[in-house]
Amino acid sequence: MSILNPTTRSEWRALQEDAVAMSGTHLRDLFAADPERGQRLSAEAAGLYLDYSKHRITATTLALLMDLARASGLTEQIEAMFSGAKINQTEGRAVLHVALRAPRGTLIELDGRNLVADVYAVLDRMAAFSERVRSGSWHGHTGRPMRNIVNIGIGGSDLGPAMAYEALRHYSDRALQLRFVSNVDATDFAEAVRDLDAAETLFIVASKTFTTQETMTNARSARQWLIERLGDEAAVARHFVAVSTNATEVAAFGIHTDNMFGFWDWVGGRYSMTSAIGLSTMLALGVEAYHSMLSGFQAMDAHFRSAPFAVNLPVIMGMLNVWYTNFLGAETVAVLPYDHYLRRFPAYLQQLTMESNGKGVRLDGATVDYQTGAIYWGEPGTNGQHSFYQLIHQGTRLIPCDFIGFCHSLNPLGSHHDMLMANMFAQAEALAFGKSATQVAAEGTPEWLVSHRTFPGNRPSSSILADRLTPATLGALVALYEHSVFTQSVVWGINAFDQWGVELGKVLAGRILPELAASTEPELSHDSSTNRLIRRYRTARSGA
Ligand code: G6Q
Repeated sequence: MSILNPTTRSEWRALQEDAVAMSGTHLRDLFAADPERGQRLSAEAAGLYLDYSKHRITATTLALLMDLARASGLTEQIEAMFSGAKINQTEGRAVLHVALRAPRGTLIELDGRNLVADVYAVLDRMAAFSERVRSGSWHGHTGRPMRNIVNIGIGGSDLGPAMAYEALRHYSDRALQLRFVSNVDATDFAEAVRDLDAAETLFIVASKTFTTQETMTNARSARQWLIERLGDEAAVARHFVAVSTNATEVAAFGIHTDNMFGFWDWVGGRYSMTSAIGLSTMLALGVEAYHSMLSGFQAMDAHFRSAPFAVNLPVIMGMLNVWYTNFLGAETVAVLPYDHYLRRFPAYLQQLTMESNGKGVRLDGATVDYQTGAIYWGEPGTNGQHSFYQLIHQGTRLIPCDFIGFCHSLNPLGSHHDMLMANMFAQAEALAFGKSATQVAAEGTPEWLVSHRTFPGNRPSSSILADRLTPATLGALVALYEHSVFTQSVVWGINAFDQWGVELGKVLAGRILPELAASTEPELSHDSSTNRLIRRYRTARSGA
């Protein structure tokens, strides 16, 4: 199989020429030339309004970007994903996270099996279990109801649920405390459980493979913690449930498979927050709100599959990112949610975007000679304004920004929300239009200070605005980014669904661990730097 190098496409070359032709054009010029620009360059779907007018694009750029998407086979690839083709070729797997939120009764078949029926069988078991825990009828070993839920998982088995819990905390049952333990650093576990009563604590061990070193280490520590406090190994049955694809390992750990919620190899870790990995989310929110979240995902899935590219939000966002990455030399995207509940959203997106598109070879194994996945980062507004926005406004780098905000606050209080949103709108405006030296001088600024106080502008951003942060809005927002990531991967000809790059470090850690633990001085055969670090650590540890 050979995949065409996208840089050899005529659409790619046309975009290169467009970038040169546009290089002297400022966003101020684009807005001045078209009074309707703010309206024209906007689109709406699944409750999300996307304003992409503050981007360095013309109608020609947009048309060329959509041509590139089409020429790259995006239409066919979307269909391939939705219909269960094994598009994750390096792992020989279908990519069907969209089946996890398909409406009940839909038919999505893989190898002759109706996946949606399987999905709802698990969702219904999760619902029954969640209802028991939330109503207090699930009793712990000593007969007490559960008040604390600790999700133990890492990567895709942590970031989605942790983000969703923070994002939707407003809707959560405040009688239940949720905690998330991911890091193998014992501090994470110790701090998560230090004030918990074991008799009221339920652990969810969330691991697709059930072999992940960090998660299994934390799970074993949790089991020991529980048994020490409740004084009986039998307590594990009432205080541990598992979310996994690996029933054998779950049983070997001592969790009865009745208390296991399954999913499937066609769900990638970072695409799994709507699988049983969402059990903690369902426990926090309740069944109805959880299904409402799924409906938001589903609305964006349906939009992505059927809307023409020109009004297709994930396609527009994905192709804009291709534009900045490959034609304007941007290296990062700042994600700036103006909603404190979304404070974990940038961290979640880092995995989704960077583990998916951080690839240097195409699907056919050829090394790319163009840039792929951008670096995603961010913090909630307005906090970021008082720290790193300086660089975005006046620094030397081009950083496209995604502003995310809501028309209604979930915690209305005086004029807080208007202030918050005034800041979001103002930042996007300031970045785009800046402040010229003439304006600064006209304010009476001393000449020597004028350049310091000038804002060059022409700094692009998208604004995503929704009515309010609801479970459905969050679902639509996550699906928007999922499909935008996929769009980019198709243009680049890379596999957004594998993650071989995480393997080497794991293998080397497995080699170093016994060297750190050895009672006699081990023979080290690493490089001189690694050898020395290991010796220094061992010396300090032994107190010598
Ligand atoms: C995600 C990755 C990775 C994975 C974790 C946890 O796409 O595959 O982040 O989710 O390594 O894996 P387990 O769920 O198997 O423990």
